[in-house]
Amino acid sequence: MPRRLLLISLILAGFSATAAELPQYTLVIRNHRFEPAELTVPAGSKFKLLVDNRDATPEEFESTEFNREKVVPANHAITVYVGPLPTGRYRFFGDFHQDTAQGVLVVE
Ligand SMILES: [Cu+2]
Repeated sequence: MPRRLLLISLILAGFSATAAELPQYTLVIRNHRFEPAELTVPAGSKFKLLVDNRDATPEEFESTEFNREKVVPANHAITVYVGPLPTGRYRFFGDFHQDTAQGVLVVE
């Protein structure tokens, strides 16, 4: 491979590695509650939220404060891309079990 092409493919490989390696945080849903109920994430950068539903019923992960809404089937996990967000506290909830499924993203 000519040197210039090699250089270009190394640069492209670098970019795709960066996209794949966004920091990931996990929220478990168990007994219609989020674990942890408060999750600390970094301000000003994009990250992945793995929402892992261990209940035998579907849930909908939702936040009006960071504007996401996605169904999580029973015994399945989904990925939600969030951010970058400014410092603050952002509530989220399980739309199907709002009486117990409440949580906060602490962005700092
Ligand atoms: Cu909803």
